[in-house]
Amino acid sequence: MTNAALLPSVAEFVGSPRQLLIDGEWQDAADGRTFATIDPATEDAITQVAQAGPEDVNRAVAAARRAFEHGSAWNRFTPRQRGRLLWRIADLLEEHADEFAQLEALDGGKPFVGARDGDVATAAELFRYFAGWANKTEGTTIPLSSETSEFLAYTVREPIGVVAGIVPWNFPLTMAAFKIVPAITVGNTVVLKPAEQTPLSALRLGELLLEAGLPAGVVNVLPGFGDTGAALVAHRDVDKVAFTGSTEVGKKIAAAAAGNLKKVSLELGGKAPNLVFDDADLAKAIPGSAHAAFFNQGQCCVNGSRLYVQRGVFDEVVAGIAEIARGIRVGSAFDERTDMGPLISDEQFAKVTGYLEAGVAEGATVAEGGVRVGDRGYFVRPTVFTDVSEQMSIQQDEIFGPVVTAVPFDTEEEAIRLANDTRYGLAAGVWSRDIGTAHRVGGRLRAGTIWLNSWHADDVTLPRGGYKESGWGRELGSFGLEDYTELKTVIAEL
Ligand code: TXE
Repeated sequence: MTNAALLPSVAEFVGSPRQLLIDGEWQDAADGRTFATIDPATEDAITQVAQAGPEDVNRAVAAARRAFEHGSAWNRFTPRQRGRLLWRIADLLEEHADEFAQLEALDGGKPFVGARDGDVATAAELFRYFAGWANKTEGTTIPLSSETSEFLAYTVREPIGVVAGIVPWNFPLTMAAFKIVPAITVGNTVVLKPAEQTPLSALRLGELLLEAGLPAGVVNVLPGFGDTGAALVAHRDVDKVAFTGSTEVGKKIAAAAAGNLKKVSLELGGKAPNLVFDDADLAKAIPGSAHAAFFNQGQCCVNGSRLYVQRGVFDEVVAGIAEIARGIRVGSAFDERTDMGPLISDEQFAKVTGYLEAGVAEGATVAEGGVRVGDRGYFVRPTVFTDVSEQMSIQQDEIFGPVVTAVPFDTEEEAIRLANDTRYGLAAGVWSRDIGTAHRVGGRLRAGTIWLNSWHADDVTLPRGGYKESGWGRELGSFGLEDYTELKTVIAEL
């Protein structure tokens, strides 16, 4: 990637070191530390970014607390004003869509068009959808009576306070929006920690938030590593942590949050089963299953990475998906012919290629792919494994790369048992022309999102989250807002 391909505004943004956003001011880390953010296509540093340490965490949390307090500028925003502000941010995001898409392509390896029409468009839509909720967080009245008195009882939804949003690298801008938007819709304040691999779009978003008129301290952005996240989670003046990332770190957060019993919502790993029955419309099920497996370089928690196919159509489905995989053009996110960019980091590259080797060593067959591309950048070929058994690591672990395992089944009962035999429960899917089969099987799959005859169809109006070790709580939709409020009950004797 040469800087010549970048928009002037993006070239300028990455042309100098980026700072932390605390209390409406851009500033260096208190201890002066920085880290390099890396272009996954070239392995070169893009720019240096300030690395937030403990003192920065304290200052950001204090700023967020001040911004939250009674009488602050933010506290005096009416719900309607909050809604209008959210709408304005959506407009700004759309105005700068190409810029954000370039930052996602550069920092995260996402093909540019997908980043613009997917990630950036979704983020803008999120601001717009929640703008409408800002003045609709209603309470209820509850009839009460006793022998001696009459009462009026009602509930009120209030913001929780200071929210720490800790996000991963696979959808840097949208994940930042997932945490910021519902939080501020109902009047909370936020300290956001972007992933160390992809801090740039969140920092640019911070600039837009200020430009839109968000008061100082309402959203603070602290790039850093796991220790920065851990300091936020341990902080006693943080009221809630909203986390998306690995199940392992999610468990650490749940334990660490016990200190002041801060509220916690967690969106964690997945290993989604995708069930193709022999009566499925294969003209849809084959490309749909390839999309389920390979979307976003396979780096998506709801990807259908475990494919179970009824025996009668197994060979046909596997051959079809392998053929699609063969046709996927892997390359630079800035080349418009590219279907699949690089993996995010050397760490993910080592993890994914490690599983490619482990699969072969454990006795699985590579039906397609199984190799890296080139010798520079974190590119791998989309991969299909067959001859897979349930105990293999490639079948049990979240690989988080463009790798799908294909296993045949005979009966509906067997398919459901295999699908549910996992510690995860984020998503699952069923392909069948028989709507009875689709709904019956979907009803028995233990996962937060079920796709019937589709995959990745999605909308900001829909709640999402995980069963089992895939997390706590639900994000987005009206349900997602509840996780950012405290419910107060008021009882008055009349
Ligand atoms: O995740 P981490 P990583 C899965 C996927 C991937 C694996 C590892 O399988 O291969 O996790 O990815 C911050 N306290 N998912 O290492 O470590 C960290 O700085 C507080 C699934 O990137 O969980 C980053 O901002 N925060 C997932 C964020 O947590 C901590 C998306 C995520 O990093 C912390 C990403 C700590 N102790 C990975 N340690 C999904 N659900 O979509 C790290 N962090």
